[in-house]
Amino acid sequence: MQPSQPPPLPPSPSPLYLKYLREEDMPQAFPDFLSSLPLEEGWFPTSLRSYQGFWLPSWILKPILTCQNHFQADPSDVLLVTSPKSGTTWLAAILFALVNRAKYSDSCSQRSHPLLTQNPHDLVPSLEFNLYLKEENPNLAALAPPRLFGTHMPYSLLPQSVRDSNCKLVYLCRNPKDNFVSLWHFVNKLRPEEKGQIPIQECLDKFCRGLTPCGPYWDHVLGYHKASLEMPEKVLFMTYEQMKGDPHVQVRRLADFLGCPFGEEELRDGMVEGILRMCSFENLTALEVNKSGKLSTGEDSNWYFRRGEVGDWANYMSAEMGERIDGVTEEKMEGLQRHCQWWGLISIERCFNFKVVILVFIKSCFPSRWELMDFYLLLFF
Ligand code: PAP
Repeated sequence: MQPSQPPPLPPSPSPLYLKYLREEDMPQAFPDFLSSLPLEEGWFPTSLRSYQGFWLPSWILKPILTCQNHFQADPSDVLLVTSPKSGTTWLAAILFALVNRAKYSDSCSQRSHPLLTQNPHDLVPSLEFNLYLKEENPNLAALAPPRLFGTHMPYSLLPQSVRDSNCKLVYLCRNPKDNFVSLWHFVNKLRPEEKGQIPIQECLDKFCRGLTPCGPYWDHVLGYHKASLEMPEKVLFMTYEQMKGDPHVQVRRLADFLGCPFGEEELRDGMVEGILRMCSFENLTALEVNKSGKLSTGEDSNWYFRRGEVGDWANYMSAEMGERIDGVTEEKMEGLQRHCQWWGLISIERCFNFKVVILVFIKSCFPSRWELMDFYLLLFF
């Protein structure tokens, strides 16, 4: 049973050390409200509570509710939204470099580029994992526009002001199998060494049941996908795989969406390539700040960089395990038929070769929907 309204928030700010603590260790964190929400043991050290259809680590509920109550979106704001482990760090770096490119265009200013000394998560701070976790009402008005924020919040849990204002949302989605494997590695980093790795099969069961932070994964994706179809000028839907496949095109697409397209001269001068080089996995992981530094929220910076590849899931999961995720994807994606009649064509057959035939066929019939087509297909590859 879910209560309709959360209680008034307790006045004390939620200290950072609450992160990853078990619920019973949380001092006075509105316990009655929390205990009224359905509970499941997650695969993170904290348990997960079901709130309005999504599973949230207990300690993140308070910052989300605080953010909903206090955050005032500005039309110039840009929110980078992801389900955890979809490539947030990479796109945060790109977003930052993109909107600040004029400031760091010459070689002298490039040497003092903030990405050289700060993790992208500190340059594009998360609303709930950073700003509203640290303070009840952080002073965001002082930030120069355009303000860049990250969030893992599902669309339906975004603060009303975000939905009402003309601010932009950039959603990055990743193949659920790679997303799952990346999350599994991250969870293992959070575990005490003596406990060893958490069995991947156990985590897969939970992932498929939707038990991930801000999960179910699929509902998270679908919420933003729907919003991107209904409000293409407000929500840009991107995928990690598209970024890997053709980063140049995707960065230009992002710049166009944000209303700061690259000019002829910038293109001639290799500005896009420069941003991609700066934000590449190789470059970021070679920086001291990302090798041995810590985020302002306390995590090791290097936790956010592992392999950065497409299809790495196959190194950790059997074909059967992969098919299990595909099965849930197929089931969940049926909901897409409501706003995309040609989705049925894709779910006819899961065989790779047949998909390629369908892909070519659809591409020729619906050239303008190519970007979306890419997304549906990546979920199965
Ligand atoms: P978060 O949601 O907790 O912030 P997020 O950055 O989304 O994490 O996910 C980390 C993944 O992005 C890692 O993927 P992997 O586990 O499959 O390797 C990480 O390696 C990848 N990643 C980080 N930086 C880059 C980059 N510059 N290019 C490509 N992938 C990257």
